[in-house]
Amino acid sequence: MNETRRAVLDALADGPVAGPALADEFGISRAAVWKHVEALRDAGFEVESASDGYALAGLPEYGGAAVEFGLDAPFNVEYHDAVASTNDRARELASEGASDTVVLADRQTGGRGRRGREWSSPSGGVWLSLVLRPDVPPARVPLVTLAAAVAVTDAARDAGVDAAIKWPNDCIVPRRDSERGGDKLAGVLTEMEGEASRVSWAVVGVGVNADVNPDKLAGDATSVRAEAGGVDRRAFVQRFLERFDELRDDPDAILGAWRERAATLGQRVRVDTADGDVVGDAVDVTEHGALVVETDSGREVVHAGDCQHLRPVDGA
Ligand code: BT5
Repeated sequence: MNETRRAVLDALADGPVAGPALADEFGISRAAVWKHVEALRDAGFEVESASDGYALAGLPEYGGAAVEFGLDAPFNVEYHDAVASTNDRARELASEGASDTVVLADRQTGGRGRRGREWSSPSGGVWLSLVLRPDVPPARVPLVTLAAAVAVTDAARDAGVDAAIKWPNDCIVPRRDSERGGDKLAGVLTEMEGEASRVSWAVVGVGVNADVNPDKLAGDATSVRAEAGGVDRRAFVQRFLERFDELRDDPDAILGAWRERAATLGQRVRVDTADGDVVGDAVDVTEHGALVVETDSGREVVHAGDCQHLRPVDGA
């Protein structure tokens, strides 16, 4: 949303305010005020006009303007009812120079997981990608991904879900009887471009099964709706973005926050890597996002792979 429209919206929220007063305040014509009000109505804002002026009477349930309104983090949000993949659109925006932009969709028709896998993205989920320009070398980007996993876990917990992180960056609801450690609520897919010394851009894609039926999803999936009843997606996305913004401003706190929320640490795990399986006790995560596994033949640091939780280390 452009700055004037956003300012008009804020004024309406504090309204009633008369059209001519708005025109004076923002140095625009009355016709321009009217255009902003109509555009806000088109975006789903309920704007009442009475004899004492315009006032905001209701918010759209979801969408870019809805998420931006009242958001305490510096992101612009581009919303789509449907898009192939928010990561693809975010990459396009990144190559055009965008920064701190969020691509948000109600539905994806070609959602992507890691290693070329498919990501089911029916209507009702939270499918979003952040376009970021972190001023760091590529080796520091995993920290951004860890921050996204922490932020999504916190947003899920606030929504009433007993969520935890599963390495590398899944958000799960832990279940004792599950081979994969639990049912998957959300996943993160980070992509970037840059040189050895500096990242040009990073796109952090986050998919959350929010207001969807898990039967419609691939794999052992769950959703916020299935775990906690309904979900306010606008509040969920705002909470996620605000928490993510807090963490990126305080990078030293990210690793500790990740460890605190990790279901994987303290588990016996099997990690399927490009060089074969690594089996052992998961003891830590590094700032590069690697999992430290204590195996029978010593400590291994695993950078990428799929992780299965076998059982807690203490056998409990
Ligand atoms: C991930 O991959 O967990 C990363 C998912 C990232 C999705 C977001 S949505 C917004 C943005 N735009 C995109 O196109 N992608 C990102 P991975 O760890 O590879 O998990 C994929 C596997 O999870 C699949 O092979 C299925 O088994 C399972 N799966 C697919 N869809 C799922 C869903 N909605 N919920 C839970 N599990 C799912």
